[in-house]
Amino acid sequence: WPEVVTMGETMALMRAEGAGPLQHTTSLGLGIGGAETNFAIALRRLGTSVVWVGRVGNDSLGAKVLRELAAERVETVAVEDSEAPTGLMIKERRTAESQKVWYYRRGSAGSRLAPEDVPAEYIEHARLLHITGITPGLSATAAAAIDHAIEVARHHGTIVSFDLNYRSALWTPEEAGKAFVALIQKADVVFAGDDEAALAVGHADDPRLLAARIAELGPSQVVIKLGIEGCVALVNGDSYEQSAISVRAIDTVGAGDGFVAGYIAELLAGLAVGDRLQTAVKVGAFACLVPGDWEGMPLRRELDLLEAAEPVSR
Ligand code: KDG
Repeated sequence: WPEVVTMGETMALMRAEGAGPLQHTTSLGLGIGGAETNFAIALRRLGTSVVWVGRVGNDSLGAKVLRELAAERVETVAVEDSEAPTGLMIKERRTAESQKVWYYRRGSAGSRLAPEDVPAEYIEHARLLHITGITPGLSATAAAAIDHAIEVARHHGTIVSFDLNYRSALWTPEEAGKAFVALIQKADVVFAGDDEAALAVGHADDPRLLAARIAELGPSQVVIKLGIEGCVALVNGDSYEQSAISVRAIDTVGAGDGFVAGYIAELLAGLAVGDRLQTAVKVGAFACLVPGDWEGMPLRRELDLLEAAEPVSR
């Protein structure tokens, strides 16, 4: 059985190669993207076995999602849904420095995830279940699937990890905040950006205060992601800080998912909190170096490349 189960929506991803309005773009690169599969691929590249659960359309884009995951050795338990298409996202690079993501996902196959899709046996046998706050925003059945998966995990002592991942295209801050609190209360490990944490526990200037408020709701491990500022964590009552690795970012989408994978890989490997956070910021930095949400995720043996003294290795 894979050590980790994750569940959510993965879409086809189209990406403009150069800067400029999408309406003047004549060709788009085709890939895939989804927070949970970005996480799964990063985790697998670090050496942790993982299964992704979700729905894709019974279409060529769905086939692409499944092929990429197979190529990355991420196991899949996927429904190929004939009633709805695979969702799509398009990244517009309006300026060299800024991107806009357009979603075409309402009613998609991925959003039709339902409690009957949850493979209880996998969750029972796994060490950790990882979910994000995107999935409960997709539909009522997807939210119910998440609740069911967590129930199975808690019943069998499988660790529950939750990354808030607020997507404003899916729901209002108030709706999301309420759902996030309910999920935080059932999670063991929680990851959030400072702005996302604020949706659940209110604004605070000091991210350590946000971590403390989340920990009060139950989780023993809370990590607040601060982007280029690094992160702070509160684990079993002890506080930690880790600065980020500065890189020339090309595409920051997926960095948070890589960060979470770095932390979880080292948690399951039994490493100390400081080491988990170090791997987390490294994987997050790698994800920023390459266009595409997950393509830049590092293999374990590549982790130290960012500090390499020699630009060429032979
Ligand atoms: O975290 C990266 C994700 O935002 C991206 O891969 C697509 O899952 C996605 C989403 O809903 O935005």
